[in-house]
Amino acid sequence: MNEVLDAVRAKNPEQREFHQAVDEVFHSIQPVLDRHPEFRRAKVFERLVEPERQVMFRVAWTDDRGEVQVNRGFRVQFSSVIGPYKGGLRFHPSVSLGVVKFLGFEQILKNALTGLPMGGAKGGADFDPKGKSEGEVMRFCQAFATELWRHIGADTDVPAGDIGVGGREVGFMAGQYRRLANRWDGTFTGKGLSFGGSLVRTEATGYGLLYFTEEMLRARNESMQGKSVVVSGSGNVSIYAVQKAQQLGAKVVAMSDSDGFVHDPTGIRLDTIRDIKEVRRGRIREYCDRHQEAKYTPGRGLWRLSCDVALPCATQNELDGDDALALIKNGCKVVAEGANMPCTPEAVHAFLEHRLAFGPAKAANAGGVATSGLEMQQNSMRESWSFADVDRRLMQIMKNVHATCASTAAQYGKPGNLVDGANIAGFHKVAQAMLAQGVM
Ligand code: NDP
Ligand code: 2IT
Repeated sequence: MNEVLDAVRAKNPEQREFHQAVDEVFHSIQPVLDRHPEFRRAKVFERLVEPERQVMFRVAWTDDRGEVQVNRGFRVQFSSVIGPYKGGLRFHPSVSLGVVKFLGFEQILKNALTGLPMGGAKGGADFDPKGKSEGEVMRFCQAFATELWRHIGADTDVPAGDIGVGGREVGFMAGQYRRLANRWDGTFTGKGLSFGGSLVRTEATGYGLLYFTEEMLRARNESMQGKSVVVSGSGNVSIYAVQKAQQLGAKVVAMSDSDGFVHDPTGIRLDTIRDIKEVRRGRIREYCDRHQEAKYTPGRGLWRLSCDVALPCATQNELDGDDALALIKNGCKVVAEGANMPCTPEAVHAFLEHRLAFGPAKAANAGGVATSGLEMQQNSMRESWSFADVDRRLMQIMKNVHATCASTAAQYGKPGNLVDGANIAGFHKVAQAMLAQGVM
């Protein structure tokens, strides 16, 4: 069956992140293929690694100096076998087809785990929002949506945010979609609260990550209370992961951005981080101007700090094998992925071998897309649910995702291995749907 992986590499050269995501899933699901020869006969995995549709397009726009800029846009519609395509958009200079495909592939299984009817997709552009004016961001988003709109729709494909795409960008794109489609139908999630957005969607990925982490700890008769925590990143996922960790009685001692990290042994003051990042869109080093007890260190090195719980919430492959060994040596017992694929295969291997509680992204960060699913439900029903109601549903979904992963892992003779549990449970559901719907 390694021929399958060879074929993926040969057909998709240089898509390193995509190969990495496919390899991991492929290795996890071998026992499923052994138990279900019908999946093998129907070439379910071979079909799943080939996106149903991929769109690449020019995004031309004019900057504040009147100069024309050209970016490349992507939407990879990977699988709609269990529901409309669903997944975020990422604006970052590192965005390439391989990155979008890794994210889209992961999204298929993640969305299956939520229990809601959503297929998998991802998109974005190699646009760098850093240092751009509000007007430039708006013109870029409108130009991007001017091509994207014809490929999406409430029952076709519902995009959302990811790195570099938050409420502001979703607002601009949803507005342009509405203008071009001449239709308000709830396409896009993560919308503003005044035009169909759901309460808790902003907080959902970070909160969901902590609800999942609490479940991992509960399985070990422990809780977040009193734990010391290191969180990478200082964006949407990180900020609300820190907020919930603090609400659960943990002490967060460090956060980062792509320049470096701050270590505050007295506990990170989240209001300062939010002011720097959400309000002024500044750099995390500014934290130390306001808190003398904190120390800023440029570059990597965050994972060399000691902590009980590590939450990588920035980007892919940000935590490597050496970082993992340093965390383990310093007493870390729990790692849960808020970002998509933040831990390298070597790091994941080290965590599992040393029997840490390890929560893989497609399960641990599923709360974001799950709450997007709840936003879609509210839009369809023309309803707005309360914060408490959405939060309760999110918590229940995260508990279910954890229970599904844990019980699937045990059923396949890998107790405690949530990586295999998540991959197998997600794949099994999608594979069954593919089998039922015939060859396509
Ligand atoms: P944001 O853009 O809000 O924040 C991203 C954070 O990660 C920033 O602190 C950023 O630093 C840092 N970062 C980004 N790229 C790099 C890089 N190449 N190296 C180092 N640091 C980097 O994004 P989100 O918080 O929304 O997303 C973070 C992660 O969570 C991503 O992996 C995303 O796919 C995943 N995710 C997001 C969900 C959501 O609902 N938003 C849902 C599920 C997963 P800087 O400001 O310096 O660029
Ligand atoms: O990676 C992810 O799950 C997201 N960026 C959220 C996708 C969504 O559709 O809410």
